[in-house]
Amino acid sequence: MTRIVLHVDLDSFYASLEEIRNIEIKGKPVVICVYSGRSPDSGAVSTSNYKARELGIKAGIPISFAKRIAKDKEVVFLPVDMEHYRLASDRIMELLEEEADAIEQVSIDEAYLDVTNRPFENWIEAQKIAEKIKEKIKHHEGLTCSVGIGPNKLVAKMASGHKKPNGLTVITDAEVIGFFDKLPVSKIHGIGDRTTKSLNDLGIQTASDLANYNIDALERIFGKNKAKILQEKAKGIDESPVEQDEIQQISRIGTLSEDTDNIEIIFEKIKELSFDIQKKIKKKVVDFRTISIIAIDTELKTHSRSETLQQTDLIDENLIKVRNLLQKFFEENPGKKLRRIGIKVSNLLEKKKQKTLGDFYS
Ligand code: DGT
Ligand code: CA
Ligand code: CA
Repeated sequence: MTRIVLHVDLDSFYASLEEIRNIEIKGKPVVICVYSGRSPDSGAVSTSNYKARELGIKAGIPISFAKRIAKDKEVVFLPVDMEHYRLASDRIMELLEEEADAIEQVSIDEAYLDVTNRPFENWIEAQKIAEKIKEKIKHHEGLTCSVGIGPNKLVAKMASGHKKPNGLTVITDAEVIGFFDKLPVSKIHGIGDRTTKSLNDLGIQTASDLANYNIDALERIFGKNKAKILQEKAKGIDESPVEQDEIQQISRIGTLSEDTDNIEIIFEKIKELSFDIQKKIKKKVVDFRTISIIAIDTELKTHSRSETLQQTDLIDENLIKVRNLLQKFFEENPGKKLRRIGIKVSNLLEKKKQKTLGDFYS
């Protein structure tokens, strides 16, 4: 049976998140940096938005080089804020989860979704799911993403990379060969620089060169396993399943009605958020062992504090501990006000669903 797999990848993920939380930088070239700390500008660019990429500022280049390019231009340089990006990533993965039979997250900003068994299993329907996903991510997070649809993970991944940003590309099983045919081998997902060089040395330039190359000759150079994998890749064949992720944590964040350090007000918000988390805990049939607060201050810095608990599935009974975490946070940060507050349960343990009396009678 033909599978239908989606690959979703957020566009310039860290940079877009920074643009959303700071309206003043929206539309400017934005560069996200990992500073190594050795000197003020040592380190590398983690990512940049598309405006900055047009200037030649791309992931991986030294920050000092990026700053030279940016000289006399209005380019925004920001340090990475992993906590912030991870929270957004978690929320997005939860949105995706609702749309798929199975979801496998492969990095902070991308996931494979198997939608084969969704209603009307066909390509048009899959495209509708992709459109819905794009709308949801835009609506909830303000972000765009690029989606690829194909009969397997490899093709879906290649499809999502085909048109970026904000793309949607469908490659049906009938279209796979046509899509791969003239593609340079370096563009095939999973074929790196070294392999590309070895292939080029053999006179192999395109996917179809590779697909039609004598297998014995390939095996002599790459070994039996890799030769087979290379030729499968060149034909867009990939049998690997979308492997359902175990959930790691459940979190909710909300914006306070005003910037505040009033514990009562903040705690009210926490109670409200915890209601939602409790529902999700029940739905997922899990216990948790860690509870955390996520505090976002008026400078939009994220702070978290955690507490380890006895295994439980009840939030209410642990809210006092959450309150203590909050209290401790303000003792350590006197005068600091919060803009947003979140609560998270993690260290999740799968739990066997117990039958309640109600289940026996229903
Ligand atoms: P895209 O997908 O081309 O629109 O742009 P990004 O920024 O989403 O790039 P992607 O999907 O390759 O990576 C997702 C995030 O991972 C990205 O926003 C920042 C981080 N990242 C990517 N490449 C690097 C890197 O070379 N170093 C570090 N530290 N982080 C990276
Ligand atoms: Ca991305
Ligand atoms: Ca990615």
